[in-house]
Amino acid sequence: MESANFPLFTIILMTLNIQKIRADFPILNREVKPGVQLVYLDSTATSQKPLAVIDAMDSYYRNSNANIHRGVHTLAEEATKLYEDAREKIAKFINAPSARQIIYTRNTTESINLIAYTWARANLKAGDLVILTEMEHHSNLVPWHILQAERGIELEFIPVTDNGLLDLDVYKTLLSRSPRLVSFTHMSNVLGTINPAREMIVMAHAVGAITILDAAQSIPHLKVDVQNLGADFVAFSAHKMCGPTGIGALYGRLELLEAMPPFLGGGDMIKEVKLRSFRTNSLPYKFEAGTPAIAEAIGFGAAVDYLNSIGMDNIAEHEHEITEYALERLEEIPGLKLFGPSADKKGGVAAFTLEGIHPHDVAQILDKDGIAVRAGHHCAQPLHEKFGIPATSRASFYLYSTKNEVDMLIQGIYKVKELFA
Ligand code: 7TS
Repeated sequence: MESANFPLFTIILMTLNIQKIRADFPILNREVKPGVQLVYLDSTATSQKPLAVIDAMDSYYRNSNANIHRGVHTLAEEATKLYEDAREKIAKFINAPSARQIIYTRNTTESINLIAYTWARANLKAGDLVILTEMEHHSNLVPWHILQAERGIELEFIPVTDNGLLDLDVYKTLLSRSPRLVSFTHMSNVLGTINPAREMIVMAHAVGAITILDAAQSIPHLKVDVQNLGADFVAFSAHKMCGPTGIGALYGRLELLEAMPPFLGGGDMIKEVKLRSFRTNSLPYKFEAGTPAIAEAIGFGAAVDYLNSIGMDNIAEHEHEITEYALERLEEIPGLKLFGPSADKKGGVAAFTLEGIHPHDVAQILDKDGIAVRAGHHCAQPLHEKFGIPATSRASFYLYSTKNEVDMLIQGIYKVKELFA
């Protein structure tokens, strides 16, 4: 048994020192009100930030603040280097062939809109089919609604089954209608479902469609390799992966990015401007008009360093353990209905309803004990409609979440039930 020692070695590697990790996140120590410790279970909305990220941004403003790409003075050179080094780190993190293929945007929403306003408007015409899914976040629905109204493109949706998976048989049928674009989420922000992205992309490419992967929820939690997945475009946000708000990224295949018209016009995205014309800059600057979010890009790079220092496999393993435990405990609660597949098919998200109690009331009462969960449609209104409910309460987990926090959630839910009994 040559591999007999391997599992033990792996287990040792995978056991995260959670208390050490928690100490990296100052906010986790805070009391939400006197004597009430924060239990943060809303990382799907935005993650908390480690000191390494806060310090990197603080240090930039204290020591190196200057505009980038424009000056030859020391600070401008320092700022430019920090900004571009972060891009390199992000490219490596998702195994992009080159940092030129990483476009800084404000967030996942802007990344998807960038494709809709450039590639899609240059390539799609009336009658062209775009395939989406019923589990999309509004940011991967509304840009296509807008284009449908403007261009008359057609939209079709891969249905979600009762147990929260995509119906791939219907996907196959839809592919037979020669779509131009397939755009879908890697991981649902409500059901937690991890979709078989590689398989779905291979299937789309077989009929000549371009693919967009909304990786807002996957890149923070799993090892994502854009070359292995084969996606044409991948969109994600820094703030969900320990980085700051106000910055995200779009990865694109080089030939596509080269051929696409620019997005916003202005400084930095040009090579040359005349009174009546301009020439676009090379990649990635062609898509980065104006002074960008410099401190945030540096913070994004520091977040990638931080995640690498913990290890994405370790993070995924820890979250899986917490999610499995949470689902098990939640299922025991009478009148609680969980949405989404079993723990082996999903990330760290548990969306639920409690019979006879509005999800907002659940969240509000939990907040009295410092437990932060989100309630509402989580920007996935059509998905909630599909399940015949207006809203869910949602607890979500990240590398700093503990079983003790899950226990507090369970206790809190029993309290809610008692109050409404
Ligand atoms: N796609 C998915 C799958 C998401 O979960 C989100 C944000 C977005 C796109 C948009 O990201 P943004 O950074 O551009 O806002 N999801 C959530 C959520 O579940 N609760 O708050 C934001």
